[in-house]
Amino acid sequence: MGKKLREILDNKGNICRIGVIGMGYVGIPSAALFADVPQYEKVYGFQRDSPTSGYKIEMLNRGESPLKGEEPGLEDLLSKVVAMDKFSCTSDFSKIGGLDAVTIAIQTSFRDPKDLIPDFGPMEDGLKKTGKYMDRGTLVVLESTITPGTTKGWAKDILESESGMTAGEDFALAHAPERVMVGRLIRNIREHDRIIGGIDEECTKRAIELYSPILTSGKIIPMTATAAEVTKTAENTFRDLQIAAVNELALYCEAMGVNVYDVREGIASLKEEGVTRAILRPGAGVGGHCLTKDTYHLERGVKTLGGNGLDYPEGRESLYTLARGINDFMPLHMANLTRSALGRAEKEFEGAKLAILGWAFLANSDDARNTPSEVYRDLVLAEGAGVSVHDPYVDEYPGVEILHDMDTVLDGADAVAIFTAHSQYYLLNPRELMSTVKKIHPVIVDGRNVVDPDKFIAEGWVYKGIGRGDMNDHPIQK
Ligand code: SAJ
Repeated sequence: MGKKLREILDNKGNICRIGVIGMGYVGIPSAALFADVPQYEKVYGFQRDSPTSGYKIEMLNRGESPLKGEEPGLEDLLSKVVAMDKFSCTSDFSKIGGLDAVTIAIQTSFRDPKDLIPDFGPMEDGLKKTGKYMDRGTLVVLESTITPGTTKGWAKDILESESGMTAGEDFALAHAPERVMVGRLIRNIREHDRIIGGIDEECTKRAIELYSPILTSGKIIPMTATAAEVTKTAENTFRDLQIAAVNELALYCEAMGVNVYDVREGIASLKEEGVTRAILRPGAGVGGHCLTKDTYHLERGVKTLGGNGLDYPEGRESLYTLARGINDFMPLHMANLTRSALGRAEKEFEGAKLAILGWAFLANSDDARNTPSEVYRDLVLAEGAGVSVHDPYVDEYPGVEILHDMDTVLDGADAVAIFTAHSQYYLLNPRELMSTVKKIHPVIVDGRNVVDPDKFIAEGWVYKGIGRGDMNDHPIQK
């Protein structure tokens, strides 16, 4: 494998015309960075002219970013490469013809979070269009997070059937998973090490040629395409596992009357050469687009690729899906804490008014994808409570009224549940809040350790905090 492709690539020469399919959080910054490389002559950003996303084409061709939130360096870079005519956005996928490399950065979100199966439809569509128009010798790179086995599996099959060519002989194929985080897209692409996995060595080499010029401090880590798929899904699986470990510890500490943050500090103090404990932070749940799905990509991969070859403790659930279950339990635990605290104030969910502080899944962000707050809201609504939601960053969310005015949300609240560690929530004043809620012994449930329990309890609040086994049965004051 590879000799024929090597000859084709030698005849083709260096990469200089590039296509990026999927103008989202991943595709836009990488297209702009490729376009800024002197030896790259032209970069096309491919975007379907769909009712929901077609607007991006016009914006990008004006050098404006359609991405929400601050992305340092992105707008300047976009306007620069558009002005130099090195980047343009188009819905004409036939322009893939004549390109030396095409990267595919199309989201694979859940069809329905309940069935945990990603919707590969948009990705399939992008692959079909690439196969249809690409030339002999084109490099195709999948950047989206995908189930291990995809690159050498159905993605290769689609490209081959649409093009009539053979991967690894007539065109190059690789996986280079994105590792960007909202708010630091440009920096992450330049500075994070880049995992690059071709379906064979020649393909890996060609993909390394494509990405090397846009890396500054990041280095290339070459491996096979499948290893690259496992790396990406496992790096998020491991983060989810770490969070689950500290969430479980928080639940144990509550049951044993211990402050999990004392324990966390104690554990983290064990530091010496080669001895570390990456203990993360317990919280009201795990949201977002990465950690909520990548474990299931990894699990699907080992089932489809591993077949019967997996040797694992008989009848035991995967540690990783168990971790998912613990993290998904945390919003339910918040509801249990709320119910228990309302009971201490001789109230129940039925007829109570609850205020949720924080809808975004991340602090000081407007990103609300797969937010744990929604799980909690559904639960308490089903138990007959009324709910109002505050978030200073999130403007709207399907089916949920999100308010920016704290007083309106808190007015008359029997219970306040903090789900997101937005900076302004650290400033909540128990006495001022008491005058806003106008209740005797209102409840506060702190899901992100942002308030001082003593201050709230001293003002007559009924306090519950995740992991605060030392405070959760405090004497009610005033
Ligand atoms: N969370 C906790 N406790 C923690 C850390 C996070 O409960 O100690 C919760 C957060 O509240 C949030 C969820 O987990 O609801 C996810 O938080 P995150 O910090 O992992 O943010 P993500 O989902 O944006 O993860 C991304 C991932 N980056 C990529 O996939 C390229 C992840 O690999 C990064 O480690 C993470 O950003 C990061 O470190 O910022």
